[in-house]
Amino acid sequence: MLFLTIYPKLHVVFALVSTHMADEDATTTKLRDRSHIDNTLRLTTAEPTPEFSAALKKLQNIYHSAIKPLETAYKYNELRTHEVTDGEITSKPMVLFLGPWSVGKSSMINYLLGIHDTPQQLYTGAEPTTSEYTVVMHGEKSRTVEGIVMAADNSRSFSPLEKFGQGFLERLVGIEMPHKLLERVTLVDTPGIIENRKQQERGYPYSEVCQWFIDRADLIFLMFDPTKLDVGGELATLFKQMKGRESQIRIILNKADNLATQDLMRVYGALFWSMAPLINATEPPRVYVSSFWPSEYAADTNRQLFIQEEVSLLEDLNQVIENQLENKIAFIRQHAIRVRIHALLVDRYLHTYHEKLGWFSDPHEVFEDIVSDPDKFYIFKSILAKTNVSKFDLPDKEAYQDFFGINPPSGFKQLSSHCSWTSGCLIDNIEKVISVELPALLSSLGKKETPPPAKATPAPPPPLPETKPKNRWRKD
Ligand SMILES: Nc1nc2c(ncn2[C@@H]2O[C@H](COP(=O)(O)OP(=O)(O)O)[C@@H](O)[C@H]2O)c(=O)[nH]1
Ligand SMILES: [Mg+2]
Repeated sequence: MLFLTIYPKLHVVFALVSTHMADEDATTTKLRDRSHIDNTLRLTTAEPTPEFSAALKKLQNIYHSAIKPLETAYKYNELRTHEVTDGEITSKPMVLFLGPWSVGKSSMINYLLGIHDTPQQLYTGAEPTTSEYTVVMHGEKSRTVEGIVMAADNSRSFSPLEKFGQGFLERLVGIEMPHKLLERVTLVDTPGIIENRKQQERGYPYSEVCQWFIDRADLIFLMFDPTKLDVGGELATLFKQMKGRESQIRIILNKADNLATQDLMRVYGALFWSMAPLINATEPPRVYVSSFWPSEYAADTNRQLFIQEEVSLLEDLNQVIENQLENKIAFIRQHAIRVRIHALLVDRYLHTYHEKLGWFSDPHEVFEDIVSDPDKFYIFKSILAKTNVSKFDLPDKEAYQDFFGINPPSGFKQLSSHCSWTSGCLIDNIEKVISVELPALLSSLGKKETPPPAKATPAPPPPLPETKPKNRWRKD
């Protein structure tokens, strides 16, 4: 003990070496049965229905005919980071793996895909290793795709990442492989949070990149290792970024096989204690306590509980896959609302500008006056007075100072000029999409049939307790 107090660093090194040895041993141990993964996720039976493809096509049409024209006319993409590309409309649901380093993110992906010990497996190790964002996605054959290639391809949902620069693209890597699960979701492995590390050391805007992925993730697995819970500044920032995405977050207390039940309960309590101030939601997020790696459970661990938790998590994932169109429609509608507000705001700026512009005034000065103090001209207030505009959706004034700094008013026409005999007015079209077409598309999905039962007899699942695990995230 004295030895450890005097040489605390040595203690850490020693601990690392011993975990590593334990992990090495583990790879030679018996592997777990994985058949329940395929069964719970219905990987062998579920195929996209014609209704699904038709609805996706309709969504694309709506985007192109009524949202994109307004986006282009008012240069929405230059305002914020929320632009939508074609690739994003057709993209699969994205599951984001976040958390400190060495909590088992990469191991979990290997386990879910069953690629442990194959050439495709993601690297795992006890030391902080992964400094890359790895996008694991479906492809006809197994291959690696460079970040630069992924960003250059407009049909991929990752092309907007180009704006984070070369420094980031060098740390972005895609892995394609033919896989039933990847036909339904895309998995994203992230570099672990390393507390006490300065942001600039990463060589790219870490927070912005994280935000980009968080905004788009359909499910966020926030993972922890119960043997080293450190909730520090970087994690606190992450929670701030996840505001508004609480319903996507699932917390995973991984490697639970490393602890005795009583210790696990203590850690569970400690985790909530340290996270409660960071989470701003009325309902606590769902926590899964289990061990997501390929090795068989140790003989003295709570196997039943862990399997039950794992099946619950898989059902949760399956629900997200099944609800993907609903989520996508909601995402596109939210986007349409923002585009509409942006167009209304630009129109209001232009309207005020033309109103104030006298014969002898300097146009530049007049516009500058409006942009620097829009409140004097009731610009934002007048937009809020419109129907369907929430103050939470309004961008801030500063954003428009930047926006008009690069886009002078002469580059825009007023909304009333964006009308044609054949296709109507842009603003009316987007309003119809928000209040009629997208809600109608959403309710048409509710009438879809449930997928047909399995034809082939699936492999028997591992022994489970009598009662089906309850999952309150699941809509029955
Ligand atoms: N006991 C145990 N060890 C695990 C588990 N999952 C991962 N590990 C080990 O933890 C270490 C870190 O895993 P890794 O997947 O590389 O973590 P990442 O940095 O979060 O991607 C590796 O040595 C894994 O073998 C688990 O469920 N139980
Ligand atoms: Mg990793």
